Amino acid sequence: RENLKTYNMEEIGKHDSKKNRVWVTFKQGVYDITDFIDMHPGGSSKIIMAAGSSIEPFWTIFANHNTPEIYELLESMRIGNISKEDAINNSINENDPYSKEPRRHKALKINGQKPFCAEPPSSLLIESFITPVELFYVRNHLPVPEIDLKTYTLELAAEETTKKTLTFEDIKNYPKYTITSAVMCGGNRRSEMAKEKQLKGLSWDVGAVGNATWTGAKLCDVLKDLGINEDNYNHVQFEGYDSDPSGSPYGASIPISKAVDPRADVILAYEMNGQPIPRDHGFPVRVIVPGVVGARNVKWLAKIIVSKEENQSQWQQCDYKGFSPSTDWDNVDFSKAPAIQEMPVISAICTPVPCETVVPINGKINVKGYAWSGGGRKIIRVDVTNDQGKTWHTANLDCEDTNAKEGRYWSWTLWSIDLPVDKKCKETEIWAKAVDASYNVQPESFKNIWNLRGFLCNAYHRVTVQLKH
Ligand code: MTE
Ligand code: MO
Repeated sequence: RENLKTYNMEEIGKHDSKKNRVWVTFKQGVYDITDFIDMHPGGSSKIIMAAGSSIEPFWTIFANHNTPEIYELLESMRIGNISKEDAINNSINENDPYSKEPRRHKALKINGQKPFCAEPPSSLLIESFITPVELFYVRNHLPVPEIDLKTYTLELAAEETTKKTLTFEDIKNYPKYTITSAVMCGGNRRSEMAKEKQLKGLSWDVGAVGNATWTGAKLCDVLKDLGINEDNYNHVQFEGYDSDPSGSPYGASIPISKAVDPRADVILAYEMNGQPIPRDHGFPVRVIVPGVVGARNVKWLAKIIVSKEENQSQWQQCDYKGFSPSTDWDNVDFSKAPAIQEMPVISAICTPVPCETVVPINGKINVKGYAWSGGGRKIIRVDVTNDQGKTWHTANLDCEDTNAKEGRYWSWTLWSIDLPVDKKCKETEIWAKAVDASYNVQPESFKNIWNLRGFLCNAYHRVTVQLKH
C-alpha cells in the first residue's frame, strides 16, 4: 500500500462518473469501483452517489457493509492513498445517524444493529395471541426518524400535486377502527431456505412476524376526501420519514383496489395494542395493510401518493420480489417480476425448538406454533407428522380471530398438539404444514421454491428434537 500513489480530494473528486471513472475513498484508501458498480447487489443508483468522495457516510447508514468480506472486496479495488492532510480532514466523524435509536428489549435476537433488525425467540412468540410491542420483531432499513407530534404532518397527493396536508389531530378526527392483524416480513424463515443454497438477505428464523391490534383511520375514508376519480389511478404509494443520505425516503405501494376497499381494512394506525405506536414500529403513524407482506406496511408515514405507477423506491422495484430457483444474480431482471403483495400460507413450529431435549408425557410431546395466510384467508387446518408423513395428526387451533368476518382473517392462528412419539426413538423430526381457506397448502421442501433473495420461505417447517423417555 505504501507504494501506491497519493491523491488529494480535489483529484479524487474529478472521478465522479463512469466516463471519468468512479473513485471513492474509505479511511486512508482510494478505490476505483467503476467496474463493480453494475454488479453491486444493492443496485447502482445509491453507490454512484458516493462517486468522487467518501463511501463512509453511506456505510454508516447501510451498515451491513461493515464486514471483513466487504472490506476485502473493496481493498481489491484499491488504487491509492489519500494525501495526509485530506485524510485528517475526512476522519472528523459526522454525527452517527444511529445515535438516537430507541431502547430495545434484551430478549430480542439481533439480526442487524444498524439498521436495527431483530426478532423474539420462537418460544416467546407463541406465548400470547397478541404480541407485546417490546417483543414484536423490528425490521428497519434506515435510522429511526425523530418525529415531534406537534409538528407531524401527513401529505396527501395525486401524482405530483399535493391535495391536502393532515396533522395528527386531523387523522384522529376520522372514524376510529381497531383491527387485529399479523405483520410478517417477506424474509421470515429465510435461514432455512439459505441452507438449501446460498442467498442474500438477513438470516431470519421463524420470528419475523407478530400479531397486534392496530387502531386508526381507514385509508379508504381518508382517500374518499381527496375527491379524486379512483379509476384514473392504479396504485397508492407510501413514503416514510426515514431517508437515506441522498434524502430518498423508504417507500412502497399497494394496488389502489386494496387501498379503497373498506373490507380490506387498510388502517393509518396511531395505536399498537392500545398504546401510541412505539418509535421502532412507526411512531406516530404507520400504514397497516393486512394480509400483505410487511414491506408495504410503511412506518413513520410522511406521504401518501395516488398514482398510475408503483412507488419507484428500490424496495418496491428491486427487492421483495420472487424468482425461479434457476434465476441467479447474473441473469436476474427485477423489472420482470411483480412486487410481492399478499403472502402465501405459512406455519412454524415454535416449541420445542431445534435440538431441544423433550421428555414425553404418556408417550406424547407437546408441540406449538403459529400459522397464517395472506389476503385474509383463514387457516382451516394444521397438519403435523413425526414419521415423514406416514401419519398426519391434525393440530388444535387454539387461538384465532373469532370476530373476523369471512375473507378478513388478518390475524395469525396459534395451534398445538400432543404428538405421539415412538418409545424406541431417541430423536424425532417434526413437520408442520398449514392449509388455508382456499385450500392452499405449504410446499414440501425449499428445493423448488428457493429464490436468490430468500423470500416466501413457506416450505413445511421441520424441527428435530431429542427424546428422553
Ligand atoms: N417502513 C419504513 N418507513 N421503513 C422501513 O424500513 N420496513 C418494512 C416495513 N415498513 C420499513 C417500513 C419492512 S421490510 C417490514 S418487514 C416491516 O416494516 C416491519 O415492521 P416492524 O418493524 O414494525 O415489525
Ligand atoms: Mo421485511
